[in-house]
Amino acid sequence: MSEVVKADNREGILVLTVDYPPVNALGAPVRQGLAEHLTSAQSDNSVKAVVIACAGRSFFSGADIREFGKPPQPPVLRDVQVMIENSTKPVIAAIHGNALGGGLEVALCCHFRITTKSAKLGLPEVKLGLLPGAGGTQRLPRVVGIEKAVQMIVGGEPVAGTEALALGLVNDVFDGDPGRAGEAFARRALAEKMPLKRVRDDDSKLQPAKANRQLFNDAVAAMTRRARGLVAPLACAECISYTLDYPFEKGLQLEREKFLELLNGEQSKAQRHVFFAERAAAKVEGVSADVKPRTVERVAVIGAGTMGGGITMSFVNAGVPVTLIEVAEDALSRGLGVIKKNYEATAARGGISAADVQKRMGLITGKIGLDHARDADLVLEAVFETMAIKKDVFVKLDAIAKPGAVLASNTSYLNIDEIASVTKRPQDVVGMHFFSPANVMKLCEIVRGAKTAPDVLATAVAIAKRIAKVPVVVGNCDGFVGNRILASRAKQAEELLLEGALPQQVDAVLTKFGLPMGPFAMSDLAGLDVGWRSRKDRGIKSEIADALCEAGRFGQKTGKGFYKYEGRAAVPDPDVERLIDETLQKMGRKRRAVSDDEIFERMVYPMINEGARILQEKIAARPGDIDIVWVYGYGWPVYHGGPMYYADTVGLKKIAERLSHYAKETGNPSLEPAPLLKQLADAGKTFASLAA
Ligand code: T1G
Repeated sequence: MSEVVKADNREGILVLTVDYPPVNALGAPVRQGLAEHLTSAQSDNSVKAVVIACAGRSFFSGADIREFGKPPQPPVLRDVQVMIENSTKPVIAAIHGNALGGGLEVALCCHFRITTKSAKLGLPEVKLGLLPGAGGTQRLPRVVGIEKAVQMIVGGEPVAGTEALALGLVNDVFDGDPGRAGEAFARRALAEKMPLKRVRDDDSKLQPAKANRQLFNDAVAAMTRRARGLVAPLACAECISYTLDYPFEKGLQLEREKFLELLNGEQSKAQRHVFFAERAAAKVEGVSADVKPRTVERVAVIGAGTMGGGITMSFVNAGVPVTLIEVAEDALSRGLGVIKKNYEATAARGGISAADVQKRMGLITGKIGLDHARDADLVLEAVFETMAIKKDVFVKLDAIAKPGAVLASNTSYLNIDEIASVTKRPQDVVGMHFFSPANVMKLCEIVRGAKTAPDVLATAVAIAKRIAKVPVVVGNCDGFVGNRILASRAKQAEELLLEGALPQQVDAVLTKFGLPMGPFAMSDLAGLDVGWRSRKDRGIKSEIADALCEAGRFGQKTGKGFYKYEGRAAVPDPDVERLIDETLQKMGRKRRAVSDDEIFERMVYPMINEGARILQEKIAARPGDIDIVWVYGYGWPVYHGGPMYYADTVGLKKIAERLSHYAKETGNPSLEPAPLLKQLADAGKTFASLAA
């Protein structure tokens, strides 16, 4: 009998406990074990009812994603589900931790479901570019109704046990051991002769939408508004519509077909890559799993500006109290005011309650003076981005902060070792680079200094996860991973304008690919004057951007930049085209027609090339780390997996050839393929082969 499924007949109640770490995914050994015990239970007269429960931290967390794309091993999940659904003896699912994807779909085949209040029940397949392919789109609407099912399946967010009870998704809630609770419920079901209902047989919850299809259409419209470029959300909605148009079995068959289509599709492959790359990125080279993070209970954030405010919100959103420190009252009250306004806006949209606003503001203590950082376990500096100011703050923090405190800088490109060098504790200094708006953006680039201690890195990764960020540990260089690659793209964007492309043409090529914004709209959002001032400091030129600034066009803040702005809408401006022509004339250059294909290749391939240099220099440990930085920090479309994953789908040989071509055409040697890219291309290899 199966090792991973333990069977315990407790006076007629057969409790099946699955133990398949780390998350009880429904892998082949689990399916085999369940099938064996369910089959024997049917003919075993001593068994009156069956309970399915899991050991460890969670009920089934879904199908085993690692098995996707491999030949299916029997029994397939559907076979196990049919055994459960057709059992003549009550089958009870006792849920704790998570019941996700195939895990909830198995539970929906049971006659009864009970759960802990804090458990998470959901169908998140859409986040993997998939849809619930084991009957979830046909059974869930029959239990919670069409609108809620659309919300849960197209959105992918789980519901908590308490809400599941209110929705009728479960029959009861319990505390304590799932096996025991399941056993108790089974005895009650037998004693009260509760009828064995199959979800598939009850269409009553579908009637309102069958009578008024607009209910379904409105729910879908609300949930697919932000699906930009993703195929899975619409496929999920289509499958749910089968419940309104077809009998159960037909709907199940159509769902299966649609599932296989997505499973073999490019988008889901890319999104599954991102799933595993995100988890791999949290594993730090040279820091073994037994290195314990330092305790972080009290956090001090230095600077209440845009970044300091957003970072503070991230901590208090996770229940971590923050001392927010400024140099002057007005700066502090301004910062606190912005935070409060943000929370009130979220509450007004129904995202949090008014009580939550109070509770979160209550976790923030505003103070004047660095002294107030003395008790903090973690001090996170988010002051103005110049080396002199950063050094001044760290010199003072070195004298104030308690021994063992982690000193982190939110710098977005300055040298972490140089900042650490002004302290007597460089081992405690690390970069924690958040992205604006910091309370929304998921990425946290953790910058490892030459002397940063392993447990400080482990602490930064752990705290980033605790505040729901995605940590990626990177090496120390100008711009780290994200901004360094961004700079290589910006260089080419500028070059393309000097050769004849227009800002709106370049931006359109990238937004068509799925990026939220092109480089020129992004510059207008950030403000062209910021780059202008720093170029002047460094004595370097960007002819067209400089000309725009000299004309007072700083971007959105002045209503004009590379575009003119009607409200928040960016509108191409003939004045910009005239200004570009004049600038090129002064430079003795002629505009030429530039194709969208060339723009795409010269925007994206240099990013990949810079990624190869970053891997060569070990600034990033894995190609997947670069992908996670760009997906969670710069809006690279998740269904293209990230720049390095995407490169493998195009083929490194082609990318290397195109880069060489453009290096010759433009006379720009930095476009030559990086040695690592060339080496892999010549060997017919992929970036993924580096991590294998
Ligand atoms: N399959 C295989 N491995 C999985 C897995 C899964 N479903 N879920 C997690 N892991 C691994 C993960 O890679 C990591 O491995 C370890 O478990 C811990 O994960 C037919 C088609 C459950 C909420 O989408 O959301 O069912 O890095 O670090 O933060 O309709 O994992 O240690 O080697 O994330 O505590 C649907 C996916 C599948 C849920 C736990 N299910 N998992 O979070 O730990 S598709 C999902 C999660 C499906 C059916 C369809 C989270 C978690 P390693 P972790 P965590």
